[in-house]
Amino acid sequence: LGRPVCRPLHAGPRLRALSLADCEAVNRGDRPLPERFNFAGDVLDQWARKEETGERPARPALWWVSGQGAEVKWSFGELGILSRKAANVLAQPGGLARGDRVAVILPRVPEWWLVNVACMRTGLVFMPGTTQLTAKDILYRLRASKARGLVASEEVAPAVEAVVSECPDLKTKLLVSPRSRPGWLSFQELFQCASAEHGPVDTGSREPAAIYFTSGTTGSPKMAQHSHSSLGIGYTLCGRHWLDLKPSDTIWNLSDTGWIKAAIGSVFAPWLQGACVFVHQMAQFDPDTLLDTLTTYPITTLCCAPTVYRMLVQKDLERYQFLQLRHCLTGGEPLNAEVREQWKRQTGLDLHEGYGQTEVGIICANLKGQDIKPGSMGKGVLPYDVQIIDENGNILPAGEEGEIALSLKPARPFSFFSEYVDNPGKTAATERGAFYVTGDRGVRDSDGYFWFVGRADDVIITSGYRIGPFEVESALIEHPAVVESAVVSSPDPVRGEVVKAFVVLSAPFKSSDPKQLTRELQEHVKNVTAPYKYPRKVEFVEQLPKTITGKIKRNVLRDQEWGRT
Ligand code: BCO
Repeated sequence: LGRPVCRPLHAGPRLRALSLADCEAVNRGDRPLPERFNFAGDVLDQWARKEETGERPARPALWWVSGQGAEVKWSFGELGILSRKAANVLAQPGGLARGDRVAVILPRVPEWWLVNVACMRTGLVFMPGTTQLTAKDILYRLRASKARGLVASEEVAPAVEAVVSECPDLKTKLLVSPRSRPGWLSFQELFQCASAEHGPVDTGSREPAAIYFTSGTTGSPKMAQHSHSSLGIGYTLCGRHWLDLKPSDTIWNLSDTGWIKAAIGSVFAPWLQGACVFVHQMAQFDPDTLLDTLTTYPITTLCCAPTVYRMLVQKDLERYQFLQLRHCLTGGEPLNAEVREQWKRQTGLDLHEGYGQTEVGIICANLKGQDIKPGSMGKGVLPYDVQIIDENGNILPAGEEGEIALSLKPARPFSFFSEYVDNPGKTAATERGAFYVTGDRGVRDSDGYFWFVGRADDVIITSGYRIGPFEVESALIEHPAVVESAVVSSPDPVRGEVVKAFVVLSAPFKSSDPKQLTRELQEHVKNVTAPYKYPRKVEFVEQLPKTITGKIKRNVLRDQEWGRT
């Protein structure tokens, strides 16, 4: 996309200027949530104004590199112009209107940020998805959400085309590619001639802004819906005190565009603080490229999954001279104390772990300036009151293990997801008495630090992903070799834990070569569902442990894997 093709214009009709201090006050409970809020108009366009007045230094808001020489640098002013053009593409040739849901399945390309901001400007509900999604995953998402629009890259187009006839609600397909493709609108072509005049829709604070698909123990992923304020105001304190960002900082958060961590670390928290978001579009994750990038670009702040740091500490880090790195963050899965120590020993930098969920964002964190207790995920982060509770919803004293929960009193925090769309039963199941329950077990110590223990259910946390066993079992059962299977977590030195499948084979496959059949089943799962879910370990068994009513006892297999009695 390069530089803007038109002269910088002033932002469209101005909404309210919501200062950073106002956003902080909302999080602290010192100021009520404003009734109307739109991140594009109320935050991004205000930074654009500050660039004009010199209150923000002249530096990029988005800095993207391809790794093959291509580079994009946009100031807030440029981001404003380009995202208004993108908003006009969605609204006019795209035919999409406020409240419509739009699936956005793009890799880390600049257009992902443009479409994201354009959805805010037009009041469209943004539904990001990883490009690892298969045709089956896409079909489920489009049908469950009744999406009206879809924006995808070329690599995803064939999977979309395979299922689109089964999605009667889908009206608009936009392709982000330099090439055109029959049946698709070309985002690039329409963008070139779109107007840069667009005033942001005056969205309500609690109006739906985004839907994230999250995995649970049973059933297909649920649709966690967030509002304009839960995303756009809810990460103010996290950006300031956990990410420690200022307008002079440049943050590189490695999360895939499909996860809420990309929204937190590559959109809302940095841009609330006026910082620069750095992106390196690696086709395939590579630790050496990551380290080289830190030596080439003035990245001050790095955020990636503990699995990435586990990979990095295997390298000779002392060989690398990081240009400006000063603050390192991690989250998505538990961080081992040893990895933290190795990172600190080799780089001199602390690792600040945070803990959160798609539904509620950041819950606990090791804030900048706070003493770090190795192995702990830090203290509760405002606006949350974090507690450990028992099965009856009673608060447990320090030192006792229970479920990590967030208080719903005096009111449900504004930064929460609003609901699981079309699933009031699952939404209600997240509440126990006066608390929202995370489904994670933990302990609080007498100093108020929280320690992660594990999931209260069968969800597997691997490489920063949360994977529902049912989704993997459903993929396996589609293979003729599989009579039934049970999928559980198994320890792994790099990925923390991995997906392991116990498989009962059908008669014709019982004499197959186990290694070859393992590979075949792994490839099969990668084809049926998003590849990151595939079982990295497979064990063939004669039968699975079951309850008297025939329910598979995954806990028995999990305990066996983890050497628990
Ligand atoms: O390891 P394998 O090579 O056997 O398999 C990999 C890929 O090669 C393979 N794959 C990917 N695309 C494929 C494909 N296979 C076939 N066809 C395709 N199109 O599938 C496997 C994917 O595994 P991966 O994603 O773990 O890949 P990789 O390269 O090992 O990456 C490592 C990490 C650490 C970079 C990656 O796992 C990662 O990014 N993890 C972090 C996830 C994350 O951001 N989580 C945050 C979620 S939001 C949250 O927690 C809320 C907090 C508030």
